Amino acid sequence: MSTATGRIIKTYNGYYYVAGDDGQLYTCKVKGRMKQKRFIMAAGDRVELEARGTEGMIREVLSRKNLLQRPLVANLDCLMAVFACGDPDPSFLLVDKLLALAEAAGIPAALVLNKKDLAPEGLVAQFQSIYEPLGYPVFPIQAREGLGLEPILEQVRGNTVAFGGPSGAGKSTLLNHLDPSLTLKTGHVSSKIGRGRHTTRFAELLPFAGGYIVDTPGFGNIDLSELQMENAAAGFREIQQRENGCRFTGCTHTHEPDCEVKAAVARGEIASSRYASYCTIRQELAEQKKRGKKS
Ligand SMILES: Nc1nc2c(ncn2[C@@H]2O[C@H](COP(=O)(O)OP(=O)(O)OP(=O)(O)O)[C@@H](O)[C@H]2O)c(=O)[nH]1
Ligand SMILES: [Mg+2]
Ligand SMILES: [Zn+2]
Repeated sequence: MSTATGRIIKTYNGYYYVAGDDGQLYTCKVKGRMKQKRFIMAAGDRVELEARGTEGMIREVLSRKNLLQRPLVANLDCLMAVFACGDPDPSFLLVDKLLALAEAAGIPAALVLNKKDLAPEGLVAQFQSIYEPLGYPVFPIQAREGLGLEPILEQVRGNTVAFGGPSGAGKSTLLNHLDPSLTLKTGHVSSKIGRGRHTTRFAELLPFAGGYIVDTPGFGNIDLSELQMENAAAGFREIQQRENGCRFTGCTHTHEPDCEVKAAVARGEIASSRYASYCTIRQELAEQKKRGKKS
């Protein structure tokens, strides 16, 4: 028996697949003591294990620099939020929820707009005008044809980058084009198969260009009640930046007088779609807290 360290690249059926720093792939279980602690381990976590051949027992999760809740992945350098320009139509609220989760977790994010071929006139420009000034790069692409992928490739090199977004947005198609050796299953938007179109079932780290890319299962909506976010403002950098200008500390930026955030919305400095997302997320978090108190 020996000790090894490595990174969880996949969890499946109670097994953890660990890419050892020694180059060995270990199939691991978890020590009972760690189960009791109800430790959540995620793909991307660094762990210490006791190895016997290619089998291992994980005995420690090493400290993580960040954890994204949806998709559940640890130690990311960047989240690429992938949305389709059509089929399925993009939702500003869903984009903002995903960006907010990354922001609250301290993970840099970018927006990938796939299916450019299906984009209504002006859609890409609208996204660019809202998100680029905030520091979120916007990458319009056509994954199926492999168009527009170079800037994404540049961001991915040497890093661990997760691709998250709604089911059918084209995450797996994109990754297959970045690395043609990956043959990830892709789905068509079909209603025949009752199980829906979630083709990718589990988050998995795939070695790529000196780092990892992470394909993740798509989702329909993001239910914030499953997630940990203290307050909605933590997810919006343009709101955080202005909070000091509000008259009241603890201003919720909804009904208070002399609110710098609302003033910035009125002046057109904060996009109204972003402010609307903030209000919706705030409301959802408040309802979740109420429910939590009752039970
Ligand atoms: N029109 C168009 N369709 C595309 C494009 N890229 C991908 N698709 C199609 O979109 C569908 C869904 O693609 P996937 O890659 O499976 O989507 P996904 O995001 O991985 O979906 P989940 O695994 O369910 O989360 C497939 O039928 C693709 O062929 C594109 O650039 N244009
Ligand atoms: Mg997929
Ligand atoms: Zn305010």
